[in-house]
Amino acid sequence: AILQHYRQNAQQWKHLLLTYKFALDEMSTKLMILNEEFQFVHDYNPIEHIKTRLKTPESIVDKLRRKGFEVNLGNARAHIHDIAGVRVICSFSTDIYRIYEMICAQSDVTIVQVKDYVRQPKPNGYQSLHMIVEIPVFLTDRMESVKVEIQIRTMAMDFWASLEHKIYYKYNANVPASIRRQLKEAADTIASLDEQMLSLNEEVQQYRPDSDRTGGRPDIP
Ligand code: 0O2
Repeated sequence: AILQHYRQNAQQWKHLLLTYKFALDEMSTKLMILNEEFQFVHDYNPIEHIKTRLKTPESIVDKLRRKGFEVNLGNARAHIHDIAGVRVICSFSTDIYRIYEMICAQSDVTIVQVKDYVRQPKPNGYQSLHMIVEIPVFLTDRMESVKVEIQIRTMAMDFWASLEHKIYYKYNANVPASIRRQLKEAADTIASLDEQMLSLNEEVQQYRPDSDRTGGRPDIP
């Protein structure tokens, strides 16, 4: 029945995904602009890199069913907030909030939801700042407000999350207690590593001449 629904509405699903792709393109451009201007003004770039991903129709359908919604385009738009996903990777934990503030300050961005797993990590140790935002996408005949999920985290947090994600799927969500404990320990190590790197960077900033402030980035000859 699902397959039949998709076949009958393939064009509408493709159109839906296209609008989310446009929203992703817009959000990436916004973030690249922020990074580039920040680099120009402060001689430092808060964003290490950006990854974007569009959810596949199969995984949208899976999520709708998991959440108990009927599979249709309206429910996908209303209840699946991460069809368009942007992951922003930073060097330091303070950069996370810098980027967050800069996104919040944009008048065409509506903040729908914020989950701060940096100040309040998940019990398994997961750290990241999640935002669901809505941005306007101007199409040929109308404007659509499109939701984008933004995950902002440090490189160390990202390293942990990608391994944890693999382990979670390897064990089909039934991760043995000893592995869970070790993952939590690794998350604690990562949190203190992030703190150590931040204070190291602050110390270095104090002692470097003004003309040579690169936000802790070693100057590669
Ligand atoms: P995938 O495979 O990455 O897409 P939601 O179900 O999204 O409406 P939820 O789960 O409360 O609501 O949202 P939350 O907490 O903001 O998490 C959404 C996404 O954050 C997840 O998407 C993951 O990408 C990531 N995430 C959340 N918790 C964890 C975690 O413990 N470990 C890792 N590695 N990633 C996490 P999906 O769709 O669950 O998964």
